Amino acid sequence: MGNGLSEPHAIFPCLPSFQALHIVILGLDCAGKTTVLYRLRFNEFVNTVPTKGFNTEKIKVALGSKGRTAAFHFWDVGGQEKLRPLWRSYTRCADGLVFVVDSVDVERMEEAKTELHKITRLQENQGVPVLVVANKQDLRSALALGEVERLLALSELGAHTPWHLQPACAIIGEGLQEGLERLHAMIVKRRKMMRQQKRKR
Ligand code: G3D
Ligand code: MG
Repeated sequence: MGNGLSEPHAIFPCLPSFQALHIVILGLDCAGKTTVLYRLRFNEFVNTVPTKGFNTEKIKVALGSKGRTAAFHFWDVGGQEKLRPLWRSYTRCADGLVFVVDSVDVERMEEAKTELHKITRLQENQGVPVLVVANKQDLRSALALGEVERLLALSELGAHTPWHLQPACAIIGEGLQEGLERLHAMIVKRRKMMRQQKRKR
């Protein structure tokens, strides 16, 4: 567990592809990013405090029921408005993004959409798969999945950005493993495509 203020690439250079997948967890403040991270890390609910810099954890995640696992290196970055300009320095070498939204926070869905589209449109993030986590589905006023998809305009993410929308409840961990399996599959598919394109050149 860590909570630092410096930028990640000052500490760790780009990870070679055979190492853990570099995954950046983004989203507005209070969406549940840190709860997601600690649920995955400790397999239990951990009370969070607002993230001022970032939290980072390397976690082995089970893929399916056949005992396969994949190592993910997660970067959970503060979502407050003043911290968002920093997101770009974390996503520079990302294999995948996890974008967490609060399914109850209808008022800030437009803001979440703007931030999601802004970060995925960056040149260096073109083609990077995105797992959109529709969090807090345990709450009665949570928006239905179709509504989250529409309000975030996921269909406009562009043909080159693979995405998957996953309903979840981070406090009990529901939907997280399923979502990460989908993210892993999208990353593997993208890597295969990139290898094929390289061979063709
Ligand atoms: P952030 O890291 O995106 O800023 P946090 O968000 O992980 O700190 O979570 C913000 C608040 O949302 C926390 O409550 C946390 O317990 C709550 N939360 C996270 N995930 C869920 C969920 O799936 N369901 C519900 N009901 N609440 C969730 P507090 O009260 O500490 O602010
Ligand atoms: Mg946080």
